[in-house]
Amino acid sequence: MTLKALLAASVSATLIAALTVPASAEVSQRTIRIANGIAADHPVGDGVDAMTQCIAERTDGAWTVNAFWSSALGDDLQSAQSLRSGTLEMVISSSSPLVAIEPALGVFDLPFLISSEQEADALLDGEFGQYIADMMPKHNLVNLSYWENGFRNLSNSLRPVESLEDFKGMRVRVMQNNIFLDTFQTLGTNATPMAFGEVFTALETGAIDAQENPYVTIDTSRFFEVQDYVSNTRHAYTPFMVLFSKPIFDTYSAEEQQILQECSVVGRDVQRKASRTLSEQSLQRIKDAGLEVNDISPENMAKIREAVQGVYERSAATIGAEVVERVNAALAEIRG
Ligand code: TK8
Repeated sequence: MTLKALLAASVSATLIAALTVPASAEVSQRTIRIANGIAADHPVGDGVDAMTQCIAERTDGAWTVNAFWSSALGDDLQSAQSLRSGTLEMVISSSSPLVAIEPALGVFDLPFLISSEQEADALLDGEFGQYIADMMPKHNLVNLSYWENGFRNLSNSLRPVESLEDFKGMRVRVMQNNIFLDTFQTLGTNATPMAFGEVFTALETGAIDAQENPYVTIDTSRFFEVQDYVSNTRHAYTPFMVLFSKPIFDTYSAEEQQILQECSVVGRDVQRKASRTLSEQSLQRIKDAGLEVNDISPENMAKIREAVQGVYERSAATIGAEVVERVNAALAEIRG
């Protein structure tokens, strides 16, 4: 077939598909359970509320949305596995623990990859975000949109961390992710991969000294109760993926699938805004709780960045050379 004929054929196929969707396709009764590791007062709660309201309006109240918090339905990876087998509808999960399912997701874990929220939005909502989302259906997952976990900062119970030397020997919890493990080992810490739901107790009992997460999480998961110092390290930006079970998604009508997709974007915009406003408030609450907040000088930051450069080369093969090339190209374009 010539290119022209091919195009004509696909255009008419699209037309036929459009015509066969009834003008007002059926919206059935549905129940959507959403698994979350973080607590209900995290900005994700605002996003879920907005998404739920959007769904209620668009379905005339035919759908029930139930969100579960603080790992009540299991951790990120377990929940994602439940989606794949069609026993759970939705999870709002950090991309990082899901490298066990799709190694390319490790691209977001490269240290200091993203440098601003504007860059994150452009990358995730643009072609690159779509390229990654397109990898998920083969794992029986549908990525509806990217929300914000955010820039991660190190907290600990031992000492102010203001330079590369200060990381040395610290027992740090990292996500179950080899790139984070490599980064924190390279920084000289004693890094332990652990599911999010176990972090508070591990900090409380002193099994570990440190963890790293955005301020809103240090606040809403109450890590400030069991930590004394927090450094403004911003060493990585983690996206939340709003994932839906593909086996369940496939039973939804085209109209229902569209409602899901569009309402997740309504939720995304509210969630990101809340995340950015609450970040300041969370930092204030952390200070009010008595934690010492440490800034890292530009010279010391340069040394930290330099120390972890090798992580890029060491993880390129696992992530996939093409994925790394594409992210660099996308970021170069965004940066102008
Ligand atoms: C919550 C996690 C959490 C993540 C982590 O389920 O594990 O530290 O940053 O927010 O996804």
